[in-house]
Amino acid sequence: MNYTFPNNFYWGSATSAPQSEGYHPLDGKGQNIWDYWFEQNPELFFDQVGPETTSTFSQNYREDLALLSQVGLNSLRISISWSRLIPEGTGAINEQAVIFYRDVLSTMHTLGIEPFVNLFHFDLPMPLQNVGGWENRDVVDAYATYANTCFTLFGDLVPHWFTFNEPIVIVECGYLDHFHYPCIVDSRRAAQVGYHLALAHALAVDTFRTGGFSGEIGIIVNLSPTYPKNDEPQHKYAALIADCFLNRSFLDPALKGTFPQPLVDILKKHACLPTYSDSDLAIIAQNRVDILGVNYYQPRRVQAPSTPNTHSFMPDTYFIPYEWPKRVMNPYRGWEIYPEGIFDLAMRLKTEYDNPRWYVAENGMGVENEQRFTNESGQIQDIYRIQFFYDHLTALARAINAGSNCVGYHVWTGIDNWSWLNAYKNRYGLISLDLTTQKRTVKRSGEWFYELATTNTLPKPLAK
Ligand code: BGP
Repeated sequence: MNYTFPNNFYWGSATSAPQSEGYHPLDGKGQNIWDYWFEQNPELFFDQVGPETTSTFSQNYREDLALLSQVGLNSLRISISWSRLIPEGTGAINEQAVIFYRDVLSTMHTLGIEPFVNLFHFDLPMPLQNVGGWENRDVVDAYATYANTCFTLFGDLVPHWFTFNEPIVIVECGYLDHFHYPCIVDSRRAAQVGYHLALAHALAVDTFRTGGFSGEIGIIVNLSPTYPKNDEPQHKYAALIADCFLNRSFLDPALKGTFPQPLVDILKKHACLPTYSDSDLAIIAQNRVDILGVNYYQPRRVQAPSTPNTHSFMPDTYFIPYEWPKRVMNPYRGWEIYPEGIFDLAMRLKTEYDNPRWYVAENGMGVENEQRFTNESGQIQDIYRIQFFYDHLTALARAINAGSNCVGYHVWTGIDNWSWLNAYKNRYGLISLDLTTQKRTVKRSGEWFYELATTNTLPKPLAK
């Protein structure tokens, strides 16, 4: 079968400021939670590699953007680093950062790469974490001011804005687990953070609309279609609750202006409802997005806990993971590969959310030690990644044929970048990065992607 995609489809890649920019002592950037955490506990990071000097987009962006254009991208998501633009989180603006981002955006336009710009990718300025981070309502207002500053400084160059990347991950990894700073495990505080993030998002959308800025605005959520172990009622209920906690918690406010009722009921039952106000709920209700970005990596399979947990309320009071015997794994990242999930998500958006304008904002495969796949000419033959893209894109093409309003597909990522605690362990790029020499080399998947993006038709996966 010949899979073609709609005209003007966005083919691109995504990255983020903290994972690609790096920084230099003289560039005026302030410290964010990752810079601070790495300074305090480098041993927690793979090979003790931090975000500062290994990533060099802030120095090398002109060459990097030219290379990304060579692999066929017509669009690219970057993020603005709040701590680079406003080093203390509030107050004075770093003029060097304004020059930097304006030049990045102008260079993208010159190369025919449409900017998709995200305002927040897990990187809270440290001075704001020091006053309570996302638990503090003042930080929500500081974010709205920061968003307005970005719209004002860069709005003429940005057609597509996004408020947050994966807000639920901030809640899960930073307030229910130890994968993100501040590593707090507390359901009540997690709920407050989640509510404040949803509010911060809505306030930014409100600011964008009342300011009369041009372009569109949305949010990027990570969605995992959630499947129960089987059709037994307790497992179906576990899946429903997992879906409310981890998908609908940000999807519903963004697209419907409300929070899922089962989630509200459970938080209330466990005395975990956040502090909120009716006027804030009205802001959330009134500010639905123009476009939705969906990061899709893996499905979620759950079952009901067999024995009630004895510790205080946590999500696993209601659902625990289920290992599907037929699952296919990416062993490096430990994530299931399930291309059909993208079709299921698209159909759900169509039927339950009024078929919003949306795009795949991240999809990709992280693999360790890719050097072993290098051929004689020095190119990584990442055939597995091409197969991964191909399988997901056939599912996406079927969804579009079935009426899904999907307008683009961005891979994670263009050039290998830094991955939080995993640092540079797993590589995702269409272009490899040698950390010692800083040399960039297009992988086999980069050539395949070029063919895809320039013909709008899916090339065969294993073509040599
Ligand atoms: C997403 C994040 C990205 C990126 C990607 C790959 O959840 O938005 O920032 O990191 O996952 O995951 P990882 O880097 O953890 O392998």
